[in-house]
Amino acid sequence: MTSSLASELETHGIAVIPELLSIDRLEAMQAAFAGRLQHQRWNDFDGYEKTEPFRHMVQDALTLHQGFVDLALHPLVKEALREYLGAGFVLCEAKGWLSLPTRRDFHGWHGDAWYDQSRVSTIPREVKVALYLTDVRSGAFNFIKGSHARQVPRTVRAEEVANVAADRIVEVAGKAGTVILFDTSGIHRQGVPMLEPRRAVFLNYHQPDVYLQAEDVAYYRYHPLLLNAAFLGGLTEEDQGILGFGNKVHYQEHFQRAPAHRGFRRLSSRLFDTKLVLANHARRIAARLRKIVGKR
Ligand SMILES: O=C(O)CCC(=O)C(=O)O
Repeated sequence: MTSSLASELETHGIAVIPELLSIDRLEAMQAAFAGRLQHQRWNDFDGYEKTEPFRHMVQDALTLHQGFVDLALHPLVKEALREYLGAGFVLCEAKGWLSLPTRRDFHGWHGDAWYDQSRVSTIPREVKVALYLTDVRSGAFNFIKGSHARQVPRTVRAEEVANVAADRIVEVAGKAGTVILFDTSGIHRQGVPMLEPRRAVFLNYHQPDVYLQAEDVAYYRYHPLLLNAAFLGGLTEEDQGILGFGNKVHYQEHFQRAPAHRGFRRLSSRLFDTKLVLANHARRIAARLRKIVGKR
């Protein structure tokens, strides 16, 4: 039997599930995600990454809560992806972000570029499964229906979509818990304006043997998933394959990301070292003073 999600993906490139998770489950996932948004990742605590002004990125979402693993391996999701991507597909990335309110169109129309276009002549399929963690009334995910598998994925200029019929543009406003499956070669964007903060997670699936584009290899974007052992009970062999157990296709030994903001990092590192040294002196002086006062 054909999965109805897979057939929507075939026809439109997008399928929406308004409610897939229980309220309790969703609330626990929202709380786990919120925990990572408390601080920017630094030193001995985890948090969000910031590489652009309007988004706080949360990496490795499967480490946060059982619910993210269960969503990634949800029977409906697996059935649709088995059919649409073919057996052997893997989850290659699991991250989310807080989008900050802005009127800037900083994440405009595009198809996701991910494979090496100089070595791959077809348009290989890739699907993202998005989950809204907040109610989304503005800055919703936008997708042009039927635009998938048509053009090599790239940035699309606003003029190129100016004449697209309004009924082909899906703007997925929805409650927290809304799940969206979309073919990433379809033309899509984060809607503008974003009037309220929006939290969402995006799980990304494709076949593991497709050559990756050089910039993603250099950044080690599709590194083997980071997982939390506590959430990996009861997996089937297929689940283990989807999560990439033992799969070293894109593993890079001794990977070191080229450092950015070198001067700033050196300066902040020195300042922090100085703070630690001063705090240490202050403790020793306080201890001596306590001794002196105690002797009197
Ligand atoms: O955040 C959004 O709504 C857009 C997501 C997107 O463009 C992407 O995942 O490639």
